[in-house]
Amino acid sequence: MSANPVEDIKAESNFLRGTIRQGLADGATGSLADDDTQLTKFHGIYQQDDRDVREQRRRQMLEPEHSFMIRARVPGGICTPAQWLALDNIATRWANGSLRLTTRQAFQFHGVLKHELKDSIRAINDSLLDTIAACGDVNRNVMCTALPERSDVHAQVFADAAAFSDHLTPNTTAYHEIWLDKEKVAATADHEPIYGNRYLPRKFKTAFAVPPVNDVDVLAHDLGFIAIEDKDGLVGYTVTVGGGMGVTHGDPATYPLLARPLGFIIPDQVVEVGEAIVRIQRDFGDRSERKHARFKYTIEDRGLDWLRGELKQRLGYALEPARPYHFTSRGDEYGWRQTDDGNWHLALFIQNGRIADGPSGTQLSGLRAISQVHKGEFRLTANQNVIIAGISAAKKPEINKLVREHGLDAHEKLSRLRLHSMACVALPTCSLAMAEAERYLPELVSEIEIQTENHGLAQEDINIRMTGCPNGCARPYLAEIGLVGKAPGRYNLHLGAAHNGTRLNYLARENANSGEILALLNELFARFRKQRETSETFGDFLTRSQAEITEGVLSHA
Ligand code: SRM
Ligand code: SF4
Repeated sequence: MSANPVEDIKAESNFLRGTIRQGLADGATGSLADDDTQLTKFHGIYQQDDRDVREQRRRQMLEPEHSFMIRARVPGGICTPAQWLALDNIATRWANGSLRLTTRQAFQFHGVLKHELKDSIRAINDSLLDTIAACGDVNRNVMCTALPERSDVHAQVFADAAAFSDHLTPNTTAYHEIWLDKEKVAATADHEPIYGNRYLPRKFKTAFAVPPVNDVDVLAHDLGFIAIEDKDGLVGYTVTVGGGMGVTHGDPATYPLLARPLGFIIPDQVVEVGEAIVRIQRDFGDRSERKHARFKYTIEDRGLDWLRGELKQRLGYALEPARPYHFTSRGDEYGWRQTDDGNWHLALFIQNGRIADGPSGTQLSGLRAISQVHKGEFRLTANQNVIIAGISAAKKPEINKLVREHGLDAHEKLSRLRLHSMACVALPTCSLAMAEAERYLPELVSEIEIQTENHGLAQEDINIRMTGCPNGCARPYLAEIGLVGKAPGRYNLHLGAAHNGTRLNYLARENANSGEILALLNELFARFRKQRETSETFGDFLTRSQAEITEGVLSHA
């Protein structure tokens, strides 16, 4: 038995089968066997329970109220109206009536019961999307910039992202057997030429960015491809490695890191170089300690020069030196934009990615109605928003009418702060949450809005992100104001990341409650207003003031 039991579960699973099939057939419980819950992640499925009622059910001696989260993989975040309709149908029929857009351009469904898992997965598959490798120790949903206005470059970069995604998708036929009832072809053995039978030591994440916009937060990734252009278009990519957000409270051996440039490649090398990097992490990543198993730690332990050497040995050539790039922004540009081909694109703000019908609008019904008439595509953004892309001039009025009827025009009315806000799911479904995020950030933003308004900063682009624990699912360590859940109602306050995602923030206050957070922010807004340098962003100001903030010179220390 190895020090890390997940390694044994993977190795003994017969390429991700385990006893999932038997577990699905067991009607006596709403859950699956513990080992199988590790394996279902590779199939895009997480076992969860409703944490709002966990304690009450425990007192009643009932098993937790189990249900499942399903994550549908959408490489590059692009899907068709027909696919949107299929996913909407799953959300309303089997899940909790909402579609959740994630920080990695994917869809999540919450609240699916065990006996409805197969129908849901089959429906996703029928729509020509899938959930394979949406989670698990593999290369996850590959992100790609959602920018519509760079349609020429986007098409090429998206094609590279899609090719890399396909190439790294696991080969096992377990998914088809378990969820789609396909029979295994007799005498064929499963084989994972890239991953092997234990797959990677840990999750692995890849993103493609097109400067000057860093909408995918490329430097938060294990592997990044940053498009480099000359006057004739795309010439290649600067490859970046070793980014990651995950932290464990109180464990200094875990920390967020920004990716660093490794070298330059031409587009034809994306798959070859990317695969070699994944294989290096497969061979050298720490399989004994999952908290230390991400690629960022492999590189920290061994160095970037070691990685370059290892890569050269495997490829037979060295990478060219990395080429410079420059990012100016990260957020989505909301509203209508037209591209050179005459098409229109509409970027909509979806608060924390949750699409549902409720008091503030009928967004789920609205996007359903739009899918029924839209002929272009949908692009999910890495900021949990959606772009209705490729709308002809003739169709524009019809889409616009539906947008207004269903309250999807929030971007025209909301503050810049809210439009730049992002929260992870957290409670009640996430088993790792220590505090609220998605259900609380909107309320906190309302309170901060009063302050920014009072200080004349309402038009300021300030980026705020909240997570319910330090795992960093909304990339809070890259926010100008980052709130990381520590306990119910308590957050670590991180301040001062760069607005364009090229500098991490620092820990300013630990375990603060909302009163403490608001008092400090109020003072910082006042100082920012008075002391800011020309065109200084709030994040840059906070970093310039780091010593005063952390050493408690301010009255709200
Ligand atoms: Fe995440 C685990 C939700 C993006 C770092 N993440 C989880 C789980 C599955 C909890 C669990 O393991 O039981 C959460 C499910 C909550 C729920 O109820 O739905 C969860 N992560 C999410 C999503 C849905 C957040 C959101 O609100 O959008 C994002 C789904 C992305 C997707 O479509 O694939 C999501 N997670 C991220 C990101 C952001 C990114 O990748 O750009 C990160 C930080 C980047 C990184 O990986 O370094 C992230 N999630 C984690 C970690 C910490 C990993 C680490 O290195 O320590 C965990 C915990 C783990 O893996 O053990 C985690
Ligand atoms: Fe759950 Fe923590 Fe991720 Fe939020 S950051 S979704 S609480 S694992």
